[in-house]
Amino acid sequence: MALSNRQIAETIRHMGQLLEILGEESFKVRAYYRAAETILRQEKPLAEKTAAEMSRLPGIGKNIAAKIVELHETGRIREYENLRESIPAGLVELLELDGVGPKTVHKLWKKFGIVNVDELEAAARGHRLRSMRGFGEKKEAEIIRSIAHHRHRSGRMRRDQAEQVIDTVTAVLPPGSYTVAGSFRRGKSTVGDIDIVSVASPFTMNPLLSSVADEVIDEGERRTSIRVGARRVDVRFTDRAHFGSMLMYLTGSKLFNIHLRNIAQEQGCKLNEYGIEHLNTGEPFTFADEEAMFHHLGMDPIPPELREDTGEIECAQQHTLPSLVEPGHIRGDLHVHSTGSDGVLGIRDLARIGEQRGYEYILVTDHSASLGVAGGLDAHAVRRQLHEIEVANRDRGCHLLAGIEVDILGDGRLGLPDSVLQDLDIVVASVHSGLKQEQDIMTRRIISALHNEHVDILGHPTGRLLGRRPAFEVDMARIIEAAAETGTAMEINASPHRLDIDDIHVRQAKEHGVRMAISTDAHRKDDFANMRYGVAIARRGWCGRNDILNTKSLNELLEFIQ
Ligand code: DGT
Ligand code: CA
Ligand code: CA
Ligand code: ZN
Repeated sequence: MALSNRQIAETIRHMGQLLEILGEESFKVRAYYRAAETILRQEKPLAEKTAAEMSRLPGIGKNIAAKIVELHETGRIREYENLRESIPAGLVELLELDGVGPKTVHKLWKKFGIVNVDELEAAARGHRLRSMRGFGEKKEAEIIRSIAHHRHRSGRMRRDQAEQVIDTVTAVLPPGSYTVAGSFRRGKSTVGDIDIVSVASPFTMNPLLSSVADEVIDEGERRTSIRVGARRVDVRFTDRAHFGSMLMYLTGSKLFNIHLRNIAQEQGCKLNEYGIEHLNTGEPFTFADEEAMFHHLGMDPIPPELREDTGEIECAQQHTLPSLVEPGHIRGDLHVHSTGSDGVLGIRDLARIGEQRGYEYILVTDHSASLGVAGGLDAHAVRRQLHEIEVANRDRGCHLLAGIEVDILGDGRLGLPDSVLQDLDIVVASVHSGLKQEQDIMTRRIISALHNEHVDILGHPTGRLLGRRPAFEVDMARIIEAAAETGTAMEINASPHRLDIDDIHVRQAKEHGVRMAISTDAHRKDDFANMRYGVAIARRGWCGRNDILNTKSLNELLEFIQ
């Protein structure tokens, strides 16, 4: 069977890690990481491409293209197999420890024969590392701590969890003294650690930071790292004159930073978190804000959500950056539950909340009554709710649209008959059961639902629950094609537990002309505020206002649905 792009990307990425441990030069190692990123972003299976076609993709050179072809043709990459044979598997995990880079891993392995986290911990606790240069008492303690941290941390944070950590930390900081950077600022669906840029003095900030920390990992005048619960927070201090370059650096992404630095280099400049230095004149430039730095490089300012080095830098140079959708453009919510299924709000509550949020409309989408979902609506209950909505709409204010979140059953049929669906304003269809189906079956199942003329929006298309349940197996390229063909919108489910579909698929869908609905899937009042997470994902997927269904006015929306 042909390998999926994800499997290929994992192999290439793993190869990079092994080379890194071997002490290979960093530009070579990065080429593997970058290629892995590129592969993940391809819609079409790489198996259909020739080596020449592949090496035309940004980030895949001849060398790596040849390896991918080898993988397709022979089922293996000889060099990779050799690497795997010569490098113990446990070493890759050591790379994940804070404060342990590839050089250290290399030394630990060659000098002490340490090949996994357990052995490293035993060696550190037994003071057996001290004979190595740079491995004093302090480093030893740091390693023991980062191993404990590594074991404790349960992967990446959801955005709502990240916000809790940020709130805990910033509650004690003076207003205006900090800006959150890193992947959080880029709007990513999950966040590894929190990065903060501070313009206040470390002498003021450090005592405040340690007052909220469960542990001070490292404290200094340039940077301080703390642990809050199981989470790490990195703070960099800067004066206001250098704030722009520091914020840019710490916002990343890493690949974005590297590309920017290369561009500066081509212009004869050195670029880092302190600014840009013109090497021929020795003239240093500092930037108090990011805009000034972008302009110095001859670029339009790039929104943080786009900074992943996937074409945005070229657009900024050519002044062709897209204008992105904004929270203020959103005129309604298109996926909301009431007491009709598993929500806690009544129909009138929904209208009131919509009005408070300044929405023109809310689409009421309770579950259909079918196997697997408790308390859904059957045909009779749908009719009753329709009437209830009609009555509520007699009051002016936020207009309630009658909808449903109808189950896509195991065989692709829907949980309610067409005779019921045809009476509703807008129909969302979602998969809730049979999540373990084989990819081709699941894909055809969803596509057949998209071909139902009453289905307007595909709800949470991959079914993932962040940190709890992976996406089900589905060929998203085929789903996107079918959505484009049938004029069905795809949901960006804005719940921080889902964020489904995520940025990469959003961008692919957009490029095929598919509209997206950014919806909160609210079950209670607070959930409505999750809209902002979905907007960030839409922005990361390069969406403008027109790509999003719920930026339309009520009339435009209903017209579009017809
Ligand atoms: P995360 O925390 O895994 O969700 O992702 P980020 O993007 O927040 O990454 P993090 O916390 O490791 O680093 C924060 C920023 O610092 C990152 O976005 C870019 C910058 N940075 C980190 N490491 C490097 C590096 O090796 N080279 C360059 N140029 N920038 C880096
Ligand atoms: Ca981070
Ligand atoms: Ca960090
Ligand atoms: Zn659902």
